[in-house]
Amino acid sequence: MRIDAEPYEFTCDLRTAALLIIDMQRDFLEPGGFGAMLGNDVSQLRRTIAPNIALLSAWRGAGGLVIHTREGHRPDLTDLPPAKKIRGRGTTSIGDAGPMGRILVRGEAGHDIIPELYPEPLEPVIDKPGKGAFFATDLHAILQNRGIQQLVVTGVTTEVCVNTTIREANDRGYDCLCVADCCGSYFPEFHDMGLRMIKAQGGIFGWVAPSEHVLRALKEMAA
Ligand code: C5J
Repeated sequence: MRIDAEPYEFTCDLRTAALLIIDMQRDFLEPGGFGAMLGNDVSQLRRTIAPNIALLSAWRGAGGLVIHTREGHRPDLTDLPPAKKIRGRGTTSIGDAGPMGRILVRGEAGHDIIPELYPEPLEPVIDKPGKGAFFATDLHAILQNRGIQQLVVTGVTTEVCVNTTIREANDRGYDCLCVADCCGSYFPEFHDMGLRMIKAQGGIFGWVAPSEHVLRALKEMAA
């Protein structure tokens, strides 16, 4: 499958590629969540829901592997570094009671994936304690066991968990395509720069394309 992308065409084989959807969690995206409680404009993230639904549906329809991630911690917080707990000096932090249960704690409503993009039973869900999806998880083992070499990456936020994961993946030898309109940030300028950093210098971390181009390639492949 050939996808029109920047800085140049991205080639991937559906048998060796996975769609990796990063942290589309209720606490980050929903108006009643933790992100909104901190004063963030969740509409900047919510605009990614519709294109992600379309891409997820097409990718599933083509029989491609889908992997979801969620940022969060064990209920006893033993995997939460003290530095992450106190960073920001906020009055409410990870593990405290939030609008949708304890903030970024596994099993809480706000930690779960939004219903619009809910994983199907056989789709792996990676619970990650860090920003990158490879840190302290079995993602690399799962990808290796499935013979995956290319990742089509979407989710939130562009400059934090999406960028960190793409950089980690790049260092582990994966080719990554970041789907621009399927990623979002509370800060539009960080989103733009986050995408530019990936594709700069001949694709130093990977490729960038709009979902329309991925959908077109999937359709051409099926024809
Ligand atoms: C993610 C964050 N998912 N911004 N987390 O990007 O803290």
